[in-house]
Amino acid sequence: ASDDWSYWGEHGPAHWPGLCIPGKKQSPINIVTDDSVKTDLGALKFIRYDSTFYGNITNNGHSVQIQLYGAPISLQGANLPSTYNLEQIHFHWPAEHMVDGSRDALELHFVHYNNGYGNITAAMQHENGIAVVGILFKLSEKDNVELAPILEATELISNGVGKTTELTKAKIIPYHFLPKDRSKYYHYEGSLTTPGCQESVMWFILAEKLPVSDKQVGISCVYPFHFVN
Ligand code: B30
Ligand code: ZN
Repeated sequence: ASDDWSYWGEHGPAHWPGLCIPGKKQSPINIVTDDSVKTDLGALKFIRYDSTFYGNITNNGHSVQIQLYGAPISLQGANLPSTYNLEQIHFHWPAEHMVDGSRDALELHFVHYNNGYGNITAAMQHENGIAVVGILFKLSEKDNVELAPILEATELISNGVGKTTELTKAKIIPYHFLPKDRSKYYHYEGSLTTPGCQESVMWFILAEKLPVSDKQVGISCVYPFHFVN
């Protein structure tokens, strides 16, 4: 729900301390690549990311979120203690994580919860409850064709919080939103980036970025500021 916080105005981030548990490992962060420690955690295993999904896309007032239904998709490997089921994907623009002080145009989050906790609400109360894979998009000349159907659907829901549309044309294949090289990623333990900001997230930010045109980001950029709270 978007009832008690937003990214701007009187409910903006300055007001979040009252909504977020004061913590020691809050996200997002600036990833300083020189300070990162090279570690072999093993590969991330993207299970059934190549299957086709249906889903609905919702304007929840602070993000564009796609709830997927269909075959179970999950994440394993990278020293994760369990299987993590994919719950939803959503976008932030501009990006939340920075790399060496610079911020990209768009960030995609694949949100998974620890299968052992049964559902995402229970999982976010635990330190190892959530695993988010983050993909950064850098500006390029060419459109990102994979994003086009999602942006089209986003137009349909841009004029009101709670609006939802089925992604009928755009069947989602999560694999299409992953860069070629998934072997290099930045890992740290942090939090959800929105209230209540629970410190339950194993973050995996892939090092390879995907392209997005400034036209595409320009279109999508307008939306959050049109959202009616
Ligand atoms: S993120 O990946 O750290 N940006 C949630 C999941 C992932 C992230 C942030 C938040 C989440 O599930 N939050 C609690 C549920 N939400 C509803 C929702 O799915 O989107 C409640 C809410 O905020 O009031 Cu928005
Ligand atoms: Zn997010």
